[in-house]
Amino acid sequence: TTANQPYRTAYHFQPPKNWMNDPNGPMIHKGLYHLFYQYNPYGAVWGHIVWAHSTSTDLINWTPHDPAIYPTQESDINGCWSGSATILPRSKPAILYTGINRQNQQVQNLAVPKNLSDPYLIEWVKSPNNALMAPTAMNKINSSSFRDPTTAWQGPDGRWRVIIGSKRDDRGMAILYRSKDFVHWLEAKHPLHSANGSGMWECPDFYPVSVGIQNGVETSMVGLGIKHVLKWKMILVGDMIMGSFMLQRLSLIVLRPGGSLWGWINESTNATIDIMKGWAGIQGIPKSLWLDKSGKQLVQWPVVEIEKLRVNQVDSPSKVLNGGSVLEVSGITATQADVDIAFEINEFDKVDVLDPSWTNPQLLCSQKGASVKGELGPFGLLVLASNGLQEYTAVFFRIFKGQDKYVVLMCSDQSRSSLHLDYDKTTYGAFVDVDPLQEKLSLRSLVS
Ligand code: DQQ
Repeated sequence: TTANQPYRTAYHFQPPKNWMNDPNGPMIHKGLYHLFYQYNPYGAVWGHIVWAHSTSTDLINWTPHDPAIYPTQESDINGCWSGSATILPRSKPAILYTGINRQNQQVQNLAVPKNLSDPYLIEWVKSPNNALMAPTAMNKINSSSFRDPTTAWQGPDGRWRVIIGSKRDDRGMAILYRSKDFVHWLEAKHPLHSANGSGMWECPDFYPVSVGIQNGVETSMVGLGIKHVLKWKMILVGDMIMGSFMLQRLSLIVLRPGGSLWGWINESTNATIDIMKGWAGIQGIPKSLWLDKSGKQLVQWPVVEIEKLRVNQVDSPSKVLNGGSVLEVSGITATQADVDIAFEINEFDKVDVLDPSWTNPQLLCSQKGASVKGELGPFGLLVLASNGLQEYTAVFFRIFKGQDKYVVLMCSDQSRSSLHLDYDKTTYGAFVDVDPLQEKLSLRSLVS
């Protein structure tokens, strides 16, 4: 049934049918990768949410299993929403997830594998103590904004900590809980972090990264050479000092909900079309994350495993790009490609000046889309381009002269991605912390 569906992707993770949203609880256990995800077993629109489950040995090829977590208890009878896995001592996985209880309140639940000797961890049992964290008359937690627990980490005092996304009025926040045994949790006096005007923090994430080294770090790691990343719609980089998160600076990458190692990509089509197709939602290729050597910019790159899928290599020799020129890369079809390209800028005579009020990269990308000519840019890729360039998706850079350095803007402009009028064509963008005087601007694009 999917053979004649040109928009099903080849690279990215997709269930055979139906609705998928957030990636949940990604983990590795006994050498096998597990991916869970928000899934509607009954159709191609959001609703009746369960945790579907797939496993893989290489992050590329996946084996589907039956849903792992689905409504069975008072504390999750109206849905099993997003959450995360934590590997407890002696390699025991545990999942904390948000349940929608009988009263339609958001509460946090625990599930553990039924049989640890089953390598696929097919069956999960829920704690009889659920819900473990809940809004009460005392704690002032907003019962419709209390969800998406992160992977827990252990402090130097041996206690577990976890954050839950929330908000109070319009102040988005990460509520912090602590526990000695992973079952009994106490709310900390103060949230780990909050930001006025940021609204509900869906799918927050909090994890250590090492500076300049691409290897992953154990989730409870603190100390020299380790910084912490707090992600909600923004990414903050900071230090853990005596158990508190001290903000270093606002990094400039903006992710969509659910995005860190994995990221949900939603459809641009509307529900009518999704129902016709029978499916909606993909997970982008998993990415490695690390902090660059400056310790300021979080870098993400598709996992190396994806490179094993490369066949039919096409090389394009270096070329000088003149203003207004479009070069076609021949030898490939537009339906699936792994593009790796680098731009070197060697003339900085004329550069547009960055107005100091242009602080929102997404807005700047929408206002200065791919068809707006500038001095240094736009330059980049036109992907999934139709004959005669009626439809294309532009991924491109623009360089501005800032106060004391060049500022690089990276945009994904979907305004011309489809001729259909009622599709979502939101443009995305970010400032990237690269010095174009010193380094080439590299761009990797997985077209599928
Ligand atoms: N999706 C889940 C929620 C989360 C939202 C429900 C983000 O837990 O906040 O499917 O996409």
